[in-house]
Amino acid sequence: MTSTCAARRTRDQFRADVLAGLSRPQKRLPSKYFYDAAGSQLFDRITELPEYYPTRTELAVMREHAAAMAARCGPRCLLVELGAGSLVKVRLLLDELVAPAGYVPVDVSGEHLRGAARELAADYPGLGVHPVVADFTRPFELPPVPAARRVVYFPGSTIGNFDPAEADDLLGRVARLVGPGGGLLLGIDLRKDTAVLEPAYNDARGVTAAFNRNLLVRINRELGADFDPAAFRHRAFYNHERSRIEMHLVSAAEQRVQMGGATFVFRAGESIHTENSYKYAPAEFAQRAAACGLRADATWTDANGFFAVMHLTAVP
Ligand code: SAH
Ligand code: AVI
Repeated sequence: MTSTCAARRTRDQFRADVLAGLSRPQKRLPSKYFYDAAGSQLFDRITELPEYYPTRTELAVMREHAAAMAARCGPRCLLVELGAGSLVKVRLLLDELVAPAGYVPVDVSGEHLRGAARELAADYPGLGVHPVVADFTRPFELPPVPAARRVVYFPGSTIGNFDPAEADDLLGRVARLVGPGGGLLLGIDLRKDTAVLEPAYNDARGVTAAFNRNLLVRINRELGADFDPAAFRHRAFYNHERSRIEMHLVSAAEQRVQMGGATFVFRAGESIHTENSYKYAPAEFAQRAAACGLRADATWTDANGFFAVMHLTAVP
C-alpha cells in the first residue's frame, strides 16, 4: 500500500517535471530520469566504451589508492554511497575498509539497485548491506546503524550532473548527513582537451545516443506521451564558457508531441537539453566545498590528470 502510494508520488513528480521542462523556452528534462532499468543497463554499457575514459580512470585511481582512501574513512565507518549504480567501484574500498559498520547504497533506479545489492551482499557475507531507493537530492532516512563515523561515497562524477548551485546544496546536505567529523569520498571529472571530452559523449557505437533517447522511450511508456525517439538526434558538445558537456536531443523535423492533454511543438533543429556534465579543477572544487562545510584533506589523481578522487571532512 505504502509503496503503491510512493510509486504514484514518484510518477506524479516525473509528470510534473516533464511538463514543466518541456514548457520552457529552452526545453529541458532532468537527467535523473535517464535511469529506469533500461537506462541503468545502457549506462553500464557506456562505462565499458573505449571513448568513455571516466570509469576506467577512476577505477585505476581507486585500485592504486584504495588503502589510503580506506584509512581516511577510518575503522567501523557506515559507508553511504550516493548514485550507487551497479556497485562496482565500492568493492575496491570495501576490500580495504577495517570492520565497516554497514553499507547503504542509495539510488533512484530501484530494480537495478536491489539486484546489485543482492549480488554484493552475497560476495561480502559479513557486511550489513541496506539498499535505499531514493532521490538523494531530497531528504531520505538512513538505517539506524551504530558507527564510529559516517562517510558518504559519491563516485563517478555524478556531482558533475548538477548545476553549481545545486551541487552546493548537495554538498551542504552531505555535510549535514555525515555530521561534524564525518567524511565524503568524492569522484570528480577534471577539465581536459575537447578532443578527449567530446568523443566520450559521442561514442562510435551509438550507446550514448541510445541512453539519451531512452529518456523519450521512458516518457512514452510511463507517462503516455507519443514521442518518436528516432525523430530526435543525439547531440553532445563541450561548452567552454561553462566547463560542461551538454547533451541534447535535437528534433530532426518540425513535429508535435502529445502528453496527457498537452501538445508540445518542436521546430526542426530545436533541442531538448537533457544533461550537463561539469568538469572541474581540484583546487576550485575544494574551494566551493569549503564554503559548504567540507574541508578537502586528500586528493588522488591519475598521471594524465583526467579524474580525481577527493576525501573531505565535514567541519563543525
Ligand atoms: N556510481 C556509479 C554510477 C554512476 S551513474 C559509477 O560511478 O559508475 C549515476 C547514478 O546515479 C545512476 O545509478 C542513477 O540512477 C543515480 N542517480 C542519478 N540521480 C540521482 C538522484 N537524484 N538520486 C538518486 N540516484 C540518482
Ligand atoms: C553519471 N554521469 C556522471 C555520467 C556523465 O559522464 O556525466 C552520465 C553520462 N552521460 C552520458 N554519458 C555518461
